[in-house]
Amino acid sequence: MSVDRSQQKKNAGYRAAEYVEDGMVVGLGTGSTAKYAIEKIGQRKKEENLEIVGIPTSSETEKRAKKAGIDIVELDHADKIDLTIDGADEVDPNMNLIKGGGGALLREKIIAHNSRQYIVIVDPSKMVDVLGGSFDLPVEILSLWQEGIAEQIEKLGCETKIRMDNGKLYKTDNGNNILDCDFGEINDPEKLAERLNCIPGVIENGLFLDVSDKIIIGNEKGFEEKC
Ligand code: A5P
Repeated sequence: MSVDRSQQKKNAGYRAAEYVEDGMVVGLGTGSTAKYAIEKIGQRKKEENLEIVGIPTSSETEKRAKKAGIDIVELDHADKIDLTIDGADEVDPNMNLIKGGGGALLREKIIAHNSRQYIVIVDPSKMVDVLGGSFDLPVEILSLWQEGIAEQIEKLGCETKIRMDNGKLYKTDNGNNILDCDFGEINDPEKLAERLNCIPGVIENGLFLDVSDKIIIGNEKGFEEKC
């Protein structure tokens, strides 16, 4: 039987949107799962007359939110985020994450760490026993001296690939580049995150540790929640 991944993502996103309350500042995630949460938040805002504002994690999300009728405020309001809803590329049993498949990891991490509540929405394929086994870790780096920065990162025990976009270097919303790093299974994510962030030229890494309050795993019939 084929899996309807879009339905799984939609069920996760729609469920997460139920946690939005009147008066909230809501962090809005990036990607193909977060888009369903944004759609539903927009619907609820109209139908229930909710007074909410969104802080987008990317320019793509900003456009999507405006289209859904959600008013947007800038990241300078990041100390006032009540709830953030975002997707993930991998989730481990401790609710640690790999993120950044969509290239928005820097803003996503700032917003995640400044939210009172952080809800992650995924389809079941994202649930893994150990991070890194099936998804390369995205690392945002300065666009100067990429090869030198890549060499330093490779010394930590990985192979790196610079992310491309239609034959050109991929650029994040912040004007930086992304290295996708194949570390294999990451057994000590805290140590790796620390070591990566000590390399000059590394802006941020896609390990989101100890930040998730709830994981909503959409399935074809509904969802499961894990706190
Ligand atoms: C964006 O940079 C990412 O962190 C996304 O949140 C993540 O890649 C999940 O995206 P999907 O919901 O599209 O799989």
